[in-house]
Amino acid sequence: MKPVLQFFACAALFALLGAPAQAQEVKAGDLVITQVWSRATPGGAKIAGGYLTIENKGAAPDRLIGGSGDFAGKVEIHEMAMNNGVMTMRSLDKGLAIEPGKTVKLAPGGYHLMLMDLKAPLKQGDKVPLTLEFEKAGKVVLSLDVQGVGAQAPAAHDHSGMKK
Ligand SMILES: [Cu+2]
Repeated sequence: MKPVLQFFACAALFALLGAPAQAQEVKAGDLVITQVWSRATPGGAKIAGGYLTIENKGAAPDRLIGGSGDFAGKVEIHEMAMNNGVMTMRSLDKGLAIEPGKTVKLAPGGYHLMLMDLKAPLKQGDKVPLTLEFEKAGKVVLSLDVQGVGAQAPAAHDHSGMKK
């Protein structure tokens, strides 16, 4: 009986790992936005990445053209890509197309929001209001779910004791 129990234990664990918390689902026109998150920033950091999933359930293309939030001086849409073996990042001045029937994922290592001139560090567990603007769907208010610093984050000094 033991191997069977082990199998069930593994299956249960796998199910847990495979199902990330999906607290938020925001609809804007034909767009469905889920998993809006960022990472906690070390005390001195002025920029952070923002990540989310956008699904276009309509028949027409839309375009993410910008964003804003009280917590950041500026929100840009960036693309990260390997260029001749070097990781480079560029700003998408014309925004990011969301084709009909497609799901676009902004995630570490690829498309992302660049949250710049942060007014205060992002802390794990924070829910930060973030407004995104789409060409057709218009402005959408989302809640940025701040996760832990994570293994892929840049090397950080601990300045968490520093407060104004
Ligand atoms: Cu960037």
